[in-house]
Amino acid sequence: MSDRDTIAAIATPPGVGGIGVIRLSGPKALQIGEALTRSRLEIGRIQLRDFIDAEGRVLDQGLALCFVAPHSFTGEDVVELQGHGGPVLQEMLLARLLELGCRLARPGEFSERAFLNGKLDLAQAEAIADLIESGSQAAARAAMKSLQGVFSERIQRLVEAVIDLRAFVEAALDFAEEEIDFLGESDLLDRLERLIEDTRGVLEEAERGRLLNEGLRIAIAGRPNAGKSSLLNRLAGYDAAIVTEIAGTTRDVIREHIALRGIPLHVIDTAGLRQSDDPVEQEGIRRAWKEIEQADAVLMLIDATTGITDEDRAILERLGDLPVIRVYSKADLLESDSIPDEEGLLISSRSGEGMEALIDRILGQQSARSGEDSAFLARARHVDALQRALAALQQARAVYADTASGELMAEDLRQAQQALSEITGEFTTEDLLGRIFGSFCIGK
Ligand SMILES: Nc1nc2c(ncn2[C@@H]2O[C@H](COP(=O)(O)OP(=O)(O)OP(=O)(O)O)[C@@H](O)[C@H]2O)c(=O)[nH]1
Ligand SMILES: [Mg+2]
Repeated sequence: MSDRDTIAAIATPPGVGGIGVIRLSGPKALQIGEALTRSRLEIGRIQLRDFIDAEGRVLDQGLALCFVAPHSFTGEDVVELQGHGGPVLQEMLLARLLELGCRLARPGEFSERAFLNGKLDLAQAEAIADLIESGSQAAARAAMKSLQGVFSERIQRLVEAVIDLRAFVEAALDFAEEEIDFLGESDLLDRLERLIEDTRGVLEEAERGRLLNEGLRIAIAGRPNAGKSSLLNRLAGYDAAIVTEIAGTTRDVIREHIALRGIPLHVIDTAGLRQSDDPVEQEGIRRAWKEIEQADAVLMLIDATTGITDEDRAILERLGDLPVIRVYSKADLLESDSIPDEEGLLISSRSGEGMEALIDRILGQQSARSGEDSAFLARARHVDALQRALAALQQARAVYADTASGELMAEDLRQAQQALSEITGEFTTEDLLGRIFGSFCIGK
């Protein structure tokens, strides 16, 4: 089916509500709206109408709003029908609209059309989904900034700088090699340097925006029986992981999506770290390290009843520079409530002691990394594209330093531009669009 179909979907969430909205978009939207209401619909006015079925029975009564291309969300003719919010009623209306010649919209198809018609760029379209799904006020505010184009503008400025530089280098290529010099080699390198700095700045902001959007990854690490799974269960508020007094209980990586005070977190429980001859446990430990190394913060659990042991020291050493919080467990078994570690936290997953302080520390980590008010919201996809752009620019600098070849440099600049353009969707593949819009819900 072509994109010129007129599409329809229920835009309000399923269930009972005061109002239910059905949205139509495409060349026949107005005609179908008029057939449903058996009346003329005027543009730019809110009109109370009966919604009528094939037999002439009134299905519902509500408001019809019409927008004419290109002055609509999708850039096409759009009709919004605001009826009563009952699921059966909405299904009946939708069925009638399908009879009248539209088809059911795919997930994200309204936003996809808005993108294809140039009403939004790709990063803005993604911001709509992120805004709707935002798990905290800070994320919602940042998503709104992305939707308003703050992020896209930053990317656009980088793209323009790359294009300028490419034009400069490619113009020089038309002359003899040595004439790049003539055009001002130091100026060229200065501009490249500035571009690398700017790209790095946007990348750092995008990383903060990604954290705010997708939540911190918190890995729980430590020796067997340190109480890792017990802590996960306490944070999750239910028995997510098996807890026993047998060392080596957890083998798989266990992930829980938890909101602490409204901030989304991925808490990851891992296998106890030790030397093992059991191949299953070895695999579990390998996976544990992989998660730990990629985490935004590591809770290193230490059994407070034994204190730091040599095995703990070995793990701490391997954790190295990772952002580690030392957490002493099983406080309820201790006689005193102090530990010989000023930076460590003492908790009990059994009694709940120390949990508030732990949550403060985890969230302190989050706000330190995500900034109080992030400039914009971003996704892993954007961070990845910015990393590739930065790598290509650094490559351009290295290649030029090595070979002074404008030709090789031009190719790196082209790649940097392409990576940046993927973010706003100037350069995309069908596949990428399918993946992005396919994850939206229907009616968006
Ligand atoms: N008294 C007390 N016991 C605890 C606490 N946390 C864990 N335990 C006990 O310590 C033992 C090990 O707990 P787990 O949570 O399974 O430890 P783990 O670190 O996940 O262990 P592995 O999965 O084997 O690596 C169990 O018997 C728990 O009941 C606590 O806060 N207080
Ligand atoms: Mg465990």
